Amino acid sequence: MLVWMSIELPKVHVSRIDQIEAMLDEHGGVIVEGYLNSTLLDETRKALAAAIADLPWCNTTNAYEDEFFGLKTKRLHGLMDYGPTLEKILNHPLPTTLARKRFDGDIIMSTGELMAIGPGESRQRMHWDGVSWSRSNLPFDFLLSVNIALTDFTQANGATVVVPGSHRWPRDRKAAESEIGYAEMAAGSALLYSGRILHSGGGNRTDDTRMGLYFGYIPAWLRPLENPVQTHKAETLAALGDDARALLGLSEEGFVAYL
Ligand SMILES: O=C(O)CCC(=O)C(=O)O
Repeated sequence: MLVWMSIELPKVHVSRIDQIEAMLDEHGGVIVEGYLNSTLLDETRKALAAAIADLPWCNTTNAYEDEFFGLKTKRLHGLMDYGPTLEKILNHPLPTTLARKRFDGDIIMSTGELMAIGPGESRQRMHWDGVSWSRSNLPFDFLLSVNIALTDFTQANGATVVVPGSHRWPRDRKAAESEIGYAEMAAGSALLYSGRILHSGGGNRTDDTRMGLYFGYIPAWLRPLENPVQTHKAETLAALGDDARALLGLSEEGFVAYL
């Protein structure tokens, strides 16, 4: 049995779904090693390379929050437009199985986002992702997030900053520097985390870009952050398999079930 320092997140191999769930409950986040095999990792990088290169830094149109979304960060949505590899990753059995179990029913994607943190970016403001729905006052965790490392994540290049255990904290508690850890992991691993854990993008003091591929999963009855019909090409959506269509909220099942 490994012994982890309190500010470190546990690391578990992707095959240990039981352990992953237990770690997620205990720490609010867990690093899953082997989340993408090397073929899938290579294909994903290739599929996204041109789109990332073409984007300007700070491309988020949400101008009032440039600082939060990152002055030296690139963000890309509409991920299914970049080919079948992305569809495979959306359908990854680990988070979809876990999310269905945790939310006790059907799930959808809240948003899929490539987050490329460039040289000179500073550490993002600490937050919890469930805050997007905080006015609904839901009494339980309703978001399961995955940030997949497409490059190695290190403390120096912008590894996600996390506060293990903070998913149980009162929402107004601030983290002391000594309570903060870093999701350092090799490319192909992923950080799985609760919608209630305090975290942020890390500052990048290197000359390289840190690339994370984010997918958030929520109960199917909750409104997603991304509207896939707006972010994707119509022909991409038409070509998706049933599983991905359902995860993007495009399944017509709701209607036929009641006819
Ligand atoms: O890129 C990361 O590591 C996390 C970024 C993040 O939490 C966000 O932009 O909401």
